[in-house]
Amino acid sequence: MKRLLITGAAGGLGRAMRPRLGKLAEIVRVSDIADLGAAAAHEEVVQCDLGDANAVDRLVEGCDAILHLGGISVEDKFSKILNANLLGLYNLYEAARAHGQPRILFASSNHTVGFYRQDQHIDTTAPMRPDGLYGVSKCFGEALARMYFEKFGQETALVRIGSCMERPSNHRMLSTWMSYDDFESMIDCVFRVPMLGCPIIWGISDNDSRWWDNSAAAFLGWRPKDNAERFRAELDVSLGRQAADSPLSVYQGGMFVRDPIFEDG
Ligand code: NAI
Ligand code: 15L
Repeated sequence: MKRLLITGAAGGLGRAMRPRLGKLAEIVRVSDIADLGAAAAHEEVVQCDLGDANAVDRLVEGCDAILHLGGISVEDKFSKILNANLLGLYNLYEAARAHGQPRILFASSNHTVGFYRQDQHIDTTAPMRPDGLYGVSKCFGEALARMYFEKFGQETALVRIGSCMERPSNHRMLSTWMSYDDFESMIDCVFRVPMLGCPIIWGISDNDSRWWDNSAAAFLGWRPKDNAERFRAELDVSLGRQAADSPLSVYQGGMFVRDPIFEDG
């Protein structure tokens, strides 16, 4: 493709994916509200607030695909979630509608279903059970994307990412972890598959102790290669046994189920 946009490029996942995207597109437009550093030879750097409709319209113009990682990524005050994750997503989809409907990979989250217990194994048809306002904002994002698909044919991969980081940092993440390599190969499949539609995809590696059934996404041809199990022994040593009644042991969303509603002001 000619031009791929990545939002949230200054964040944890954005920094991990940015150097891996050059092979997907001639030009990678990297964006964030935060500082992005210097542009590489194949990059365009655009600093922009997702809550600013005009700026987002200019950001999306000329792009053939969008890796949407930008936004508030944990529980926070509603005003911040509202701007980045609700208004920001609406701005992104309206800009996409105005500029040829580039395919979108939306970084949704396991916190759309965080109140399921870990002994419940679910697929993508399970009703949402968000564990906070952040999770609710991802439910909104999935619903918004679905509406733009039904009404206008806008294609989006709704990727419910588990825990995408260098390595799992607790025993819960032995189930939720996705390696950077597996995310990179998923991005590749999402932007190459001839017909995408608007599927929900669980963003996890091939973990032995997974709770989520990804069979509905088999058509993508994505085959995650990593398995968090290889970290179990060192987590046992570094953290000891995880208390059986901790939210980390009970709920799919882990500690997020305990977050309060953070007050504005
Ligand atoms: P992060 O918080 O490190 O990065 C998010 C980026 O979005 C930041 O660089 C931030 O400056 C930017 N941002 C925030 N508000 C903005 C605004 N109004 N306008 C423009 N940019 C704004 O989060 P991370 O870990 O990199 O996650 C990326 C995406 O993946 C997020 O949408 C997150 O919800 C989602 N996700 C990540 C998971 C993970 O394990 N890393 C798990 C599940 C979902
Ligand atoms: C998320 O949605 C967060 O963005 C990330 O920071 C992790 O905490 C992850 O979920 C998780 O559940 O481990």
